[in-house]
Amino acid sequence: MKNVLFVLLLFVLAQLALAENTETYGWEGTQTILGNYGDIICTIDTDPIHGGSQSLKVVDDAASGTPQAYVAWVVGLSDGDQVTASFWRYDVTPAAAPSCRIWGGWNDDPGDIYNYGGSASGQSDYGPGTGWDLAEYTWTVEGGHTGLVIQVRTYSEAGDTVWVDDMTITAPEGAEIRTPDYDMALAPHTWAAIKATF
Ligand SMILES: [Ca+2]
Repeated sequence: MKNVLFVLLLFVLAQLALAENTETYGWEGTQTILGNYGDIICTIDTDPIHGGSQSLKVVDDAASGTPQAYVAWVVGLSDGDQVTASFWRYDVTPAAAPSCRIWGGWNDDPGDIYNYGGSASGQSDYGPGTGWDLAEYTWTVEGGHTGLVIQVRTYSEAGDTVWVDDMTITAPEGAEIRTPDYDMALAPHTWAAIKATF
């Protein structure tokens, strides 16, 4: 009987250690992105779609650089935590722009998505450019960062367009995953402001 309890205890502990939080977003509503870097125009579109009846259309409106659409924001992280994100991307220009990659930026203020803590790097592969392709990356939190902004990073010239659909974000239990339907009014303004109230 003791052995059975021991095995059960190990099982429960293993489950706790593996506890994860997953959120998905398919752009089926009206919300597009949480923020952006550079000149980029994001709208809901109905063709092409990967799942459901809508996708996110991402149009580069910059003369140069790699504008980014912020499609998710994970807060409440600590060193060693792993975050995996994926979305389906669409372009039909093999080995040429437009392309996009899944990318990350560290963020250390759960009240301000524009608190930039440096690049968290991301996917190296631009995809085949033959239609829908799953873009995926796993980040391991380091350097004391507490948040990660997940981005569609575009490689193109003004007017170039890619589409994104069916995003999945997995983070440890206890971290908060914010997708484009997150109400920014719920985000505390700054940690300093929170601390000041105590
Ligand atoms: Ca969709």
